Amino acid sequence: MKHLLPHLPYITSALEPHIDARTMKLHHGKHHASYVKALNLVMLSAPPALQDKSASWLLSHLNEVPENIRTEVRNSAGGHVNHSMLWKVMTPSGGVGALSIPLAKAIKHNFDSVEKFQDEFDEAGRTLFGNGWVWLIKSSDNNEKLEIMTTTGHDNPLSRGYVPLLLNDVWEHAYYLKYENQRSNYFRNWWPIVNWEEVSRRFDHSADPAEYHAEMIEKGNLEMFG
Ligand code: MN3
Repeated sequence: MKHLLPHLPYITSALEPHIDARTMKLHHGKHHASYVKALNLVMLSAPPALQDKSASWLLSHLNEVPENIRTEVRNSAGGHVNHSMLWKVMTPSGGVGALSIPLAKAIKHNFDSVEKFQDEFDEAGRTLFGNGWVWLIKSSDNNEKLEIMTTTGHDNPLSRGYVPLLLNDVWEHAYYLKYENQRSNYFRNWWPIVNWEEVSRRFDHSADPAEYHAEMIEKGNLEMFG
């Protein structure tokens, strides 16, 4: 199988009390695993030229995926790439102290302050109808422009030409066991475990996403960008 479920970079209880161990175990071991399985399955029907492509590449080039499998690839590759990125942008030792100076400046430039950015991000996620994701993205044609975006299902901003820097999961499976219907509490309690070092790293490398992506593929770190 080409697409593999990545190991969590911490144990399932590491993000307690912000995210409980049972949610992490199910989210990674059942939900994420099911998207990896579905992606491997649908790729059995893909043309040979697509067989060695990373899941991030597939999301960035959906128009090159045959129409009869495109929706399934979009959903399963999105589920795989989005969750792989989610595990990396969280850490037990999170906090804004790890925010790099260039990213802090860009956030201030676009949202006035880190606090206002967090409020806007929370609001966008809290009010998203149904299942989806909330993102901090960078426009690919303007280095200074940061935006908050929401997507439904497992759609990824890569498919629209944006560079994803931060994301949070707004599917109920991400929070319901602990927070039940209190989605706003889930968002508010999430910020202390955000891995700003990782988000800053993504921002630093986002000046030329095409070049960065090529470099990651060369290094065999196919999902690093996603
Ligand atoms: Mn999820």
